[in-house]
Amino acid sequence: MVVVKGKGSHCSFVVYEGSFALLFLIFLTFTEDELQMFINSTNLPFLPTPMGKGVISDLDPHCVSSARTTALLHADVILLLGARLNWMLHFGRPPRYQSDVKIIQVEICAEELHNSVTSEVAIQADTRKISDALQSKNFYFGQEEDWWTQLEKAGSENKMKLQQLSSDISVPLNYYTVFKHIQDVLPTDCIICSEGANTMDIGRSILLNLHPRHRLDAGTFGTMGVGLGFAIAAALHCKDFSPKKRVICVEGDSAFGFSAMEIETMFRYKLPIIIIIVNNNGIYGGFDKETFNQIQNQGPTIFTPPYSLCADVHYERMMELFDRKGYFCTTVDDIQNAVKSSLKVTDAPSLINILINPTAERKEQKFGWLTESKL
Ligand SMILES: Cc1ncc(C[n+]2csc(CCOP(=O)(O)OP(=O)(O)O)c2C)c(N)n1
Ligand SMILES: [Mg+2]
Repeated sequence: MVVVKGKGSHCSFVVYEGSFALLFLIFLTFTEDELQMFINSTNLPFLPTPMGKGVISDLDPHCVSSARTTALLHADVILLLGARLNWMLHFGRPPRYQSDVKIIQVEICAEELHNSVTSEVAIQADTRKISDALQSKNFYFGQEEDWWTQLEKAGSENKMKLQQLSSDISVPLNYYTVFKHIQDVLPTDCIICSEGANTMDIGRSILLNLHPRHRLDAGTFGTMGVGLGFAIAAALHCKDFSPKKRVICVEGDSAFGFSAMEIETMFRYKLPIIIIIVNNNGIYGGFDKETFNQIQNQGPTIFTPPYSLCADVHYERMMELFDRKGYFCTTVDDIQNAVKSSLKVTDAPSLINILINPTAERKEQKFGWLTESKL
């Protein structure tokens, strides 16, 4: 066991030698440089929480997002830096974790300490304050460790599955293909705001964050309706402090509907936000137009399921309210041309409506039953 004490501070943390240790990071920390040094010097794998993506780049070789299930399931010790064991981390409990997993928690709010699982070590501190301790070079985990091999195997298998799914360009498109082809043409430093269910979850796994504080999504409470407001706040920030940085707002069709008229605010403040709607005719999915019309004909209030939305809605025509044109996309070429053209617009928002397969789904999940819709 190694105990590291912060120089002259009350902070300390513990890592069990030879264990399968992981780091969770959260984006509000300002210690990205120290964390990067810590990870480089220890060779520990890490997982970011959704908005912690980019604190250390998604492309960093220590990032094990593509082996997330394996990492959680086999971890002996987890160092939680600002992240909380809420539903997004499956409450830190079996079956997603070992029942005897040890948690070392660094947390700013006292009431969050020991939440859900009793921490082995609980430190009430800003992660900034433990940077001295983090930079310790007292331990190093070699790449030859069994658990690194296990993580690398799981990660490359998952990446292969994603590659297969995203190379299917048949129309109507699936989520994976849509996000891969968006990612290919996005600037690497854009701020990504996102909400939806599948749209947000699958998008998070494919749209990369290379910089800290560049992702905003539905967050701890999974609240729909926040995406466009977040995008406006981010774009106003960019206007003053990073005029070249772009804000991309990736919305499920249902999520978009919660605050769609914020598009007027975007026009009023001349914010060049690119809104991308991943339109599957519903919440998690809906019906193709023909089936939807048949259901409607039987009596909409009785037969139309609450998760389905009108089929093939032309959300892009909202742009015409402001004398501009939006983009309606069904193919990967449509998508890439629309994103490229939108990136040239600097005085107003753009809207890209991508019609996908209403029955497109997430790839099979090992613990799908834990997170699936109860609708
Ligand atoms: C304020 C609020 N109302 C309702 C919900 C329930 N809910 C969760 S995800 C979601 C929308 C998901 O559909 P969509 O945005 O179209 O994404 P998709 O899964 O279809 O890609 C809803 C309504 C919520 N999370 N927040
Ligand atoms: Mg939808």
